[in-house]
Amino acid sequence: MESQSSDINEAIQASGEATLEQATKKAKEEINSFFNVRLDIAVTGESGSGKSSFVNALRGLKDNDEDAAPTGVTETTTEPTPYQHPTMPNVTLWDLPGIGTPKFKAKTYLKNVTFDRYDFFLIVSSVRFRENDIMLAKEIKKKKKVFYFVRSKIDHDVQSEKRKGIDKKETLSKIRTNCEEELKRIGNPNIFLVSSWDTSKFDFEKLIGILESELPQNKRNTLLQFVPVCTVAILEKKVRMFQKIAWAAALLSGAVAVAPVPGLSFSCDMSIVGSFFTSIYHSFGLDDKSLKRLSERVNKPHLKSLKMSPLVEKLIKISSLRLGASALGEFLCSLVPAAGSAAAAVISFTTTRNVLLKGLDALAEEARKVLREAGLE
Ligand SMILES: Nc1nc2c(ncn2[C@@H]2O[C@H](COP(=O)(O)OP(=O)(O)O)[C@@H](O)[C@H]2O)c(=O)[nH]1
Ligand SMILES: [Mg+2]
Repeated sequence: MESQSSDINEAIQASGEATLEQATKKAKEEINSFFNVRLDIAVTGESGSGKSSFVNALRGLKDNDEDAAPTGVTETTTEPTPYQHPTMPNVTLWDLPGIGTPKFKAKTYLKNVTFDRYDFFLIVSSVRFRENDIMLAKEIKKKKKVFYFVRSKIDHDVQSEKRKGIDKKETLSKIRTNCEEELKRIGNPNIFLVSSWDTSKFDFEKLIGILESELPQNKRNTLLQFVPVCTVAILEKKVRMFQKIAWAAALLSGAVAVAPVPGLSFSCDMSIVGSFFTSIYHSFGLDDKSLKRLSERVNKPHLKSLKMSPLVEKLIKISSLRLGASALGEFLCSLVPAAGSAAAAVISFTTTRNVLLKGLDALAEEARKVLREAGLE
């Protein structure tokens, strides 16, 4: 009994709350928000500016993927097109109709696209920001919504300037100065230079950092969870995010929160442990589809069939198969030898959390290896 109460104390301490009841409440809220909070992102700009490609990039897709938003097509629709994230149904990227048509009016545009449903707007331009972009930004601001300027197709600019003997640094600096000049009427907005074809370069990582820091607290994890792993910094942010939430998953899946009954048989809730590992696995881009895309993008075929460590193979199995409690018990024991005897009775909060953190570590190590092999360090 004594060890059980120290386990409860451990759980309470991890939550930063005063009682088990409060800790459980907080864990429920955090897990619920972690898996379910909606994020709706509007991508807008002139026709041909690269909106659809950017929507694909944010979803971790290539333009020629089966579920990708069609690109290079003349827009005929006047309706926003929703694209759900492939593994996170609570995240939707909205491909908005192009602004800049003769009929465009900033006021009616926002109303027509149901501005209220978006968390923020990304205004994309591939050449220069024009009057329409500025008017739209002003209207968005009036409606108390947030916007960011994205200057797209930077890879193309860098390539064509290189042919004229201008180096990358100079090209980027020139584009930035031009954008600032074009947008100076609305103060000093952040401008992000990106390539949808290579999100590991230019300002993509910076954009994610700013979006994250400016989103309401409860949406930050959703953003970090879904963005593709394209740099080490993004991966490490994701690792820290999962580390921080592990206590809540452990508390909700363990015996402590559900029913602290002595002698209770194994009561670890598979769905939470499973969801935790499944989210990490997708969020780190370790699934077959993500690895295939990455291998094609960086032109390294061996990434597709990268050998995972035995532990990671197990974790993948855990998250893809819905294992029953006994198989899970076996699995937990194999991860943490000390869990062996405990598994027969009650899996403690501390053990479950250790298992989650250990599994997370293994998946993080695998994801670092993938980035290294891809040359994205
Ligand atoms: N080089 C390069 N081309 C791009 C990039 N993004 C889009 N494109 C191309 O620009 C064209 C228009 O892009 P699209 O996304 O369809 O623009 P939309 O009309 O704003 O949706 C397509 O041919 C894309 O392949 C990029 O980051 N780099
Ligand atoms: Mg389009």
